[in-house]
Amino acid sequence: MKNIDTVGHVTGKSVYLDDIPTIAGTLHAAVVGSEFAHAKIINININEAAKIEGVVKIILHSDIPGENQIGGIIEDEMLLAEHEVHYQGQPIAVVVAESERIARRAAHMVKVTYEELAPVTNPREAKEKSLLLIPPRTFSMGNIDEAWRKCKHIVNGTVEIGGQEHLYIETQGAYAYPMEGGYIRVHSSTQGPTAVQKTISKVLGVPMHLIEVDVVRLGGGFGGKEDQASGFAAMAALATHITGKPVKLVLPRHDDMRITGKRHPYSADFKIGLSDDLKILAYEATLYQNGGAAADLSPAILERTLFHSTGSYFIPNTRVTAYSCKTNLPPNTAFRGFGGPQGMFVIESAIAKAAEHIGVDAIDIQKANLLKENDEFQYGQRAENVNAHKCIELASNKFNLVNLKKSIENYNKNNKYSKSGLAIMPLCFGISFTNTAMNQARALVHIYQDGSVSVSTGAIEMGQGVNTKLAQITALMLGISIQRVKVHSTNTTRVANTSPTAASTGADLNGHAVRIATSALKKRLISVAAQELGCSEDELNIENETITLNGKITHLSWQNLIKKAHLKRIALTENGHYATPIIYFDKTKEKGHPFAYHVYGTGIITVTVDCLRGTYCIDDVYIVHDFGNSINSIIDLGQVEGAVVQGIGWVTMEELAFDKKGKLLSNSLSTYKVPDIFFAPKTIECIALPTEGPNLAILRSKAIGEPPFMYGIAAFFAIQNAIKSFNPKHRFKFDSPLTPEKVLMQLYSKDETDITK
Ligand code: MTE
Ligand code: LUZ
Ligand code: MOS
Repeated sequence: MKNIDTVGHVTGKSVYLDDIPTIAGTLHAAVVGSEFAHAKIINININEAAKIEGVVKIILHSDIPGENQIGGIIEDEMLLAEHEVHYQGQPIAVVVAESERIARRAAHMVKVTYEELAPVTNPREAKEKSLLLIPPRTFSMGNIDEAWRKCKHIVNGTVEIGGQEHLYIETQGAYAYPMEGGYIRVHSSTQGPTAVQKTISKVLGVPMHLIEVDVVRLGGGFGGKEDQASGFAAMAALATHITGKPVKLVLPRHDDMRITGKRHPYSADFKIGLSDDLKILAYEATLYQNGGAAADLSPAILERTLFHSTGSYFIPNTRVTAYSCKTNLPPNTAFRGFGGPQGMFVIESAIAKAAEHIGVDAIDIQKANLLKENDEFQYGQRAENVNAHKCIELASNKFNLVNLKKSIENYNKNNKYSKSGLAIMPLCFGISFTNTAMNQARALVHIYQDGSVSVSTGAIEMGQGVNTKLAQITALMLGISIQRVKVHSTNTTRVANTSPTAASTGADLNGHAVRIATSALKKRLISVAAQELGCSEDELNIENETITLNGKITHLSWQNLIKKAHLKRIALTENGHYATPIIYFDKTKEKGHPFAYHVYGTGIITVTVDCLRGTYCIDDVYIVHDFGNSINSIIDLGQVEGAVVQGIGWVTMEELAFDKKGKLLSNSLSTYKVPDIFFAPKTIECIALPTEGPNLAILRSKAIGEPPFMYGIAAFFAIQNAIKSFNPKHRFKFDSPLTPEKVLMQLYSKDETDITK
């Protein structure tokens, strides 16, 4: 079934935040952001700006009636700066005016006097200065100190991993308007409507029940709106609270890129030890997360980095320590994979370096160490229904890996200034919020008298197709046509205390809640039908909009049954509540069973490097992915394609450049390059691993949103391999993103460092 939004999207009829018709008298807000990454605020002069015709109000921290605090996990982030600023772009004031243009013009006229302070932008420097957002955490298993002695090969290395701009097509924004009695309704482009509601309630000092947050859909979130939508919504609501008028705040692209946090850059050191037969016996790593100026979601992201720090491999002896470092960059935040990709990048780097040292293909080490059934993860959970081997075997066969490698070898023999390379990325990604309490959801389902069905959940539609999946689940559970089902906006008054739509759990958590609500409704309806037809309930079912008796059609239609049930005063509304069973995690021991299940897969990427220019193209992407029993293979395939291209962009061309003072240089689309249709791989072939799918996945259809992002990592190593076939003196460099500039340098470097030192 195709996505229910398809026609709306391509005809431009889908409604996004900025398409909502504005109420007469709506004011517009613009943000005044800090010029410096670290400074004292000496004075804020609003006089000039306030004089501009059409300016209604310039809001400063002193105007906040509640708390000037928007920190989600840790209370360390102000909505509007008071005496100091900690990153360039940090909001200091909000200008409210009669038009967007006036608001933006006036924002430039607010004069802030600063006393510059020295910024820290490097996470290692921050760690040296004890600038940590939380105490460090260590995951470990076995006995690492003893294990080194058993290793035949030991290799060390350093890794630099860049951040990533979300570049959702719709920028951050919110539209707030006053209702009666201090009640404020807010439309927000957020993945977390409850977080928005909570933040506004705190900033305004009003109870949560006076704040209604409504979300129809997002023009992309990718994690960037899991937490960071809250501040901008709070600004709009604050402006409404102060002026009594509807207020809209939509960030211009330039402001969005400058002010908002991104994927976390990481710096890391690793040491890996292997036996003669390529078994990884020991792995030790220290990871420095560049958290930015406030905690935001960094502690949770750090945790997921640790969870995924051994990738798809079983390693009996490990010790991985991670530091969440406080720097003067915008607070970095959730981004597809949520720290997992960074953890995996480091272990893949270690494997590549070990392969280089030993003189084998990295694929041999990858294969020799893939997780097997019942293997223990570093965090205590045991691997169940492991498909790691099955995926790599199917990929090797279907895509003829031997031939692929041979044809690359031939190509490289026959071409002097053009070289190809190939790499494999095995995937294992844990599904569930690592914070166990967040794994819950609710669904409110109404059946109206005409037989149409209305579904509300906590799930946010952001292009990933969750609304289509929820409609499918509803129709399937009730035995009715999907045309009868409407999935409504996500609204905090209809569904409360929602977790953000994140961690790829949107369809699982909300889908299970819909399943629970609809099966209760169905049970009730079957009981009405049993009375009507004078038979027992277990002989009855609802299929294709009719009641069936032992599989045979009866005269009772869905529509009639609903009419009868209503006349009998049967409740046609149900609220389903779901909480993932089994999962738990003990942070004092760093052990538990945090994930409902894991998603597996294998990605193969081939590239060709132009050895005169340093440019490259991504030739082919071959994937075997473990979808479970997909409820919507069109949507799921779209998620794979989008995610893998986003992943390739992260490790190749997407380079965030900050100057030494913490100022973002790549602050527009002319300086920050993302994959376009010309850069996209020539082919992306993805086949499904035939599996049953786990029970805890909704209808056994595995979570899809984030996992395929990680296949993109293979592009980095494929390019490294191509460089090496041109320049045998090249030693693998783990410095991501691997931009053409870096490729060119590496093609001609004469580096023969001893990698065992
Ligand atoms: N796909 C589209 N088109 N747009 C998005 O913003 N976000 C990704 C992924 N796929 C995103 C997307 C991220 S980061 C997550 S966590 C999941 O979708 C969230 O949705 P789900 O839980 O329903 O998969
Ligand atoms: N958000 C979160 C996430 O709060 N916890 C998680 O474990 C997570 N994982 C992926 C993406 N977002
Ligand atoms: Mo996705 S990073 O969990 O929003």
